[in-house]
Amino acid sequence: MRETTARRAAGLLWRTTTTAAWGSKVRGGTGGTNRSSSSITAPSSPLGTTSAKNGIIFHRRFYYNSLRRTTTIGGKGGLTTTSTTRSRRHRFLHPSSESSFLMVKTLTSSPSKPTEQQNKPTPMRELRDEFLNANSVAYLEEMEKRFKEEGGEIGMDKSWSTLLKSLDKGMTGKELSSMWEDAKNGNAPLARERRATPSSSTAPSEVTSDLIQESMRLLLLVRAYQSAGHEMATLDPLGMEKKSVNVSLDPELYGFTEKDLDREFFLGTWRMKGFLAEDQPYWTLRDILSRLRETYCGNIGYEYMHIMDREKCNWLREQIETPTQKGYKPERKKILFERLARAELFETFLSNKYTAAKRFGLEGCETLIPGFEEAVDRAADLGVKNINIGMPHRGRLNVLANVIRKPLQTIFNEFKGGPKPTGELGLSGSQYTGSGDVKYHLGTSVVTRRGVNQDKKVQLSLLANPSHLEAVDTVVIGKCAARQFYTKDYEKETVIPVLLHGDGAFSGQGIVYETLDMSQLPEYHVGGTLHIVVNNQVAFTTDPKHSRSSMYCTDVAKCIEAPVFHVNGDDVEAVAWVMQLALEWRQKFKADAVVDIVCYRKFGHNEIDEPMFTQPLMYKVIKKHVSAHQQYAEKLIKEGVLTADEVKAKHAEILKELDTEFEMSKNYVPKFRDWVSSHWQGFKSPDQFASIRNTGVDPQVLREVGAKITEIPETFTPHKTVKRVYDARRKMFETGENVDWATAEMLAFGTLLNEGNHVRLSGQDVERGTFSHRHAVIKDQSTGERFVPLRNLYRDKMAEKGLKYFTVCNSSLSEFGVLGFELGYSLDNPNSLVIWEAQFGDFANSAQVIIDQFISSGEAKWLRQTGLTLLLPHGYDGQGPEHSSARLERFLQMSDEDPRVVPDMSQTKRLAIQGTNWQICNVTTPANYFHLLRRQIHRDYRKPLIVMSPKNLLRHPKCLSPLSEFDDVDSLTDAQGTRFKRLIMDKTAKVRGLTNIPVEDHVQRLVFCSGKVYYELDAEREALKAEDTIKICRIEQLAPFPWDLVERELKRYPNAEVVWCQEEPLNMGAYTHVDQRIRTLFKHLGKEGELKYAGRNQAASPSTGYGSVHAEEQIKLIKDALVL
Ligand SMILES: Cc1ncc(C[n+]2csc(CCOP(=O)(O)OP(=O)(O)O)c2C)c(N)n1
Ligand SMILES: [Mg+2]
Repeated sequence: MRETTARRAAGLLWRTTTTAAWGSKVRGGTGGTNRSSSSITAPSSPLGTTSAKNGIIFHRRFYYNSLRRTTTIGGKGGLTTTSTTRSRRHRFLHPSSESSFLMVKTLTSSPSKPTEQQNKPTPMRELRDEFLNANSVAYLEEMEKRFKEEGGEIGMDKSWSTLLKSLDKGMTGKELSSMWEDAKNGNAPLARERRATPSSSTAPSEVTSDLIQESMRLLLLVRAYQSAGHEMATLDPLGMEKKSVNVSLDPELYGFTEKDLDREFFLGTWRMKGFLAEDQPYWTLRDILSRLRETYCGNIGYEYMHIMDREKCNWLREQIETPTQKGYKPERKKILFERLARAELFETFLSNKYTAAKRFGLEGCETLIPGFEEAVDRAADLGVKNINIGMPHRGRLNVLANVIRKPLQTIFNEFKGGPKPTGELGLSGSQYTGSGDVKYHLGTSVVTRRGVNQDKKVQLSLLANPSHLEAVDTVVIGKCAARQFYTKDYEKETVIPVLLHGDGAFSGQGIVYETLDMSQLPEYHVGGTLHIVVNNQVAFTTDPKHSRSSMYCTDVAKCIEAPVFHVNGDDVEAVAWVMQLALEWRQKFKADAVVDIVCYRKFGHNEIDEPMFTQPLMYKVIKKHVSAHQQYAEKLIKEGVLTADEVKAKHAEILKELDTEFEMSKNYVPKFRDWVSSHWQGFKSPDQFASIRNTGVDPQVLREVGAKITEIPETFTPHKTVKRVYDARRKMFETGENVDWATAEMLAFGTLLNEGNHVRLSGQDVERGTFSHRHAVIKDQSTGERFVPLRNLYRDKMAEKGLKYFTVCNSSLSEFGVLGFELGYSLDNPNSLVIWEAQFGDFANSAQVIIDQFISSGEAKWLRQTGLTLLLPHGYDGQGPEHSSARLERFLQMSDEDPRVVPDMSQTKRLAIQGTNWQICNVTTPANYFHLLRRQIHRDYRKPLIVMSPKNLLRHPKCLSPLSEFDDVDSLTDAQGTRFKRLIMDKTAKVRGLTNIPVEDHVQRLVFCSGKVYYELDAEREALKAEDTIKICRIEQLAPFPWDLVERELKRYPNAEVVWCQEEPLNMGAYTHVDQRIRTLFKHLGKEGELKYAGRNQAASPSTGYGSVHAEEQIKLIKDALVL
């Protein structure tokens, strides 16, 4: 790097001043990092050898340190320093670097006690800026720039130009040292120049250390407002907030008194943004204070100083420290007014029509509507085409009506809560209506024209959600991510998420943090979310002081450096302004932003609740409070924007519209067409018969795909074990034998990708696989580079940035958040196989809300299908209570299949699978796993799939399948491939037809089981040489129950005692589920007896923590199952 003159001067000066101030006291190690200490101990080392960036950082820090040393040694400075502050400054140059490096040399007096003389007004313009006072490399560089760019001496103290000219001519360090000493002692050349050529016509005052300190203190005051001004902002519309004055905002803290108000101070213009960048280096204290208060302590409280990025802070300062931008033109004000009026009148209309109904009204925060609309308009103007919204109960109907613009007659119709809809529903005339949900949980999707000129098409979708606050957050984000993928919005510009929150929920629910935490992760990043908090300062009956420990309900968002804009909910223009600002932030930085609308709740938690029981004082104030709409009407009338008659006319127009829609709603017949987007056209409802398709793949294609996905470039150096794994996989495809679990999974993914589908696998450590079996991503051992062999299938197309047909990604350590995300992802487009894998199965219970409220019941409540697949490692290996069970019983219990009736399973009537809420499987062969995964895509409906996935079967010598079981070559035996087997017959059974079953009446025991216990049972039976008399059938799909196949096996072995064997305790596992159904089948077949149980005894904990006890229990249950 070429050394700049200034930097050279800095180095030279450093040596000079250090020697002068410290002499032999300069020691290594005081400068913080090694780099700086070595430079300090070797002052004669050549300058300019570090990189440009590091060089500047180093010099800046050095100057800062030398400044501090000087101060401390002088014994007069008010600043103290520690190595900690130095290293923090080094790490976070922003924001404090700005102020410190504007300073000039030698601090000598205490900032806290200004003297009489210091208060004497001295116009700053008359002060001199000369070389002797310089103490910052940045400043030196600035001077050098000016010297070069502006022709040298213009507006510059002569001492500077003399110095810079000399340096340009190659002045040595020694010469500079002596020049410095001379100048300090009042000798030539710099001091002489200075005496001879004053820079102003009047006799200049000296730049005294007091004046320097004043500038510095003033900058600290400015910083204090930027950091804490929001604490004094007028946010509470009720004016009840008791806040103490933040001392850092008190000018007295910085030594200023009222006498200083009209004095001018030098703030400079150096690399500052916002009002400090206005071309005005001199300010009176009064002007500064009024500008600071106006900007930071009005109806908006800006919190952004926790953001480390200087560019982002400066961008914000440019937006917010310029008050003129906030003004709305009369035409826009009229629009804001109309939107506000619509918000209020909608609620009053509903309350008049449905007096006793719960609607969780928005009253008290009606400005949300014009604010939200402003963000939507801005989004449309910035190119957004699709907005995905998640929100809680509060104001949901209002948002649906006035932001999303769902037809009012539909809303009114739903409000009636009338009979179940009839007529044309779903697609292809399906009558499926599900179980429904309350009106304030329903979602919708509407395309309308938006933008300031209402001329740009935007789709707004509100996701249906359960009552569980915030649970929908990552579902929205996931859906957005999928939409971005499918619309090729790789830059995340046109599809955006908006999440609304309540104050109590935002600070209280952990999922909020999980959502924020995912926001910048590579495969979960959607380019930022706009968060809007309806902060009515109460949660049900609970006051904020009992519901959070933080100052603001939004404080959690600071962990991802999101800016937070608190705004007084009564000021509609301020709300609209910050919403637009937040949206612009999101679009510019592709990061989250938060708007906290501080408002109130006009009624109780819902309209039937009495709020005076719990918040009597607040509600006394609320009762007298004039609504934001009324306030705004009065304001606009006063401003002359509207007349009183115009206001009345607008009200009448809105009410008429509401009335008309209300009348129309009486005859409205709901249609559910909008529950399926165009990608879902042709998919069947639960009551529409879908044919069964084969999932086997042409043998030639299998081999080709197999070869491709096991190819690793020669230039890539995998770990030797990984290489062995891939060599073994390649061999499996070559020989067609012994395909193991992980390879079967790869082949399922590979064949689906090959057919043009998208596969996404996410969860903790899924890339390698918790059990080190998958290796879907491999790392070069010398470069650390990633390689994803499955992408070999479309590597030629990967030039398209962001195109990932196959996504596999390690997730954050969150189950709730990540599972929600994947669910959302799966909702958007049916042609994705979306899989979430739990580290161990029981960790899924951290995501229970997603499982209970969305996956198991989502289709019934909201008519939304999903093919989301959950892999939950399950199985008793003696690893203790928490790593054995994925809590199979919970999933089975939530299956909505009727255990009391044998369903009609004939080919033309079999709706059993489509009719149930989900599928729960515990498969035992790699080939069956392959077909199970492929089946998720190869059918014309979607169902969630819960897989109890194996651990020890991943490497079990018997758990291997021949490639022939993956192919599409049919045969009459059960050994064929072609499709998923819901039940695997005993290994000796040959005939799989449901009629003409060959009866084996000599068989004495028929053991049904599921999962890996099969291999132990089989081994023990082999040891007993009892294959002829004991038969073992594996139920691979527990729900929906394979009624027809179990019936076939019962018929095949009519004299056998029937046993259910499981590893789980009696009160867990599949026992209850299977027992209920086998009883029904016994009754159906007129069979005597009952299902015997072989398994662990009932228990509180899923398993023992003692390995030896586990082994004993395991031996016993296997014996119980087999021994007669
Ligand atoms: C996870 C969850 N816990 C509890 C509830 C019950 N509940 C419904 S609304 C509410 C208060 C929410 O307060 P806040 O987030 O401030 O929203 P507001 O109702 O004030 O708009 C509670 C506790 C819920 N819906 N979800
Ligand atoms: Mg609240």
